[in-house]
Amino acid sequence: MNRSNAVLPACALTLGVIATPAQAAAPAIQLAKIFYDSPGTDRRGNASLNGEYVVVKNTTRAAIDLEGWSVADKTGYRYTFEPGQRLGPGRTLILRTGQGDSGTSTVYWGRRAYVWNNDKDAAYVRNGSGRLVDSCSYNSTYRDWVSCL
Ligand SMILES: [Ca+2]
Ligand SMILES: [Ca+2]
Repeated sequence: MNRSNAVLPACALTLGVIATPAQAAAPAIQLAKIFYDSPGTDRRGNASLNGEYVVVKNTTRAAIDLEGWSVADKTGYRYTFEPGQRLGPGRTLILRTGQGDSGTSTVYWGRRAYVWNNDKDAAYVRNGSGRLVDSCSYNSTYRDWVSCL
């Protein structure tokens, strides 16, 4: 009797320890970095707009179809990935704010104004169903970028 009572709590404790890292597992698409204050004075030129960007990473071992997935800021500016946008296993994708020709490793939001505030803001990644998959916030004018990993 004493023996079985002693075993049960030990089991529960073990399960609890295992559950913690599982809950902290990286999301399938993870925000890796936000470069929010593009180099030099922010004059809204296209090169400057493209100097601010977000990096997302596929943390899984399979390619992910990003169609319908989105990246948004705290204000609600949203970029939605186009059909055919796939991200290979372990690969990263850069989302630049300005205009350009989107490809497999870099896509362009196409905006003529900045998205990422130079002081504080947050990025949100949602899947095709609109469910929040990852987020990353920052609050610093000392740095120009933040690592979300
Ligand atoms: Ca700047
Ligand atoms: Ca913003």
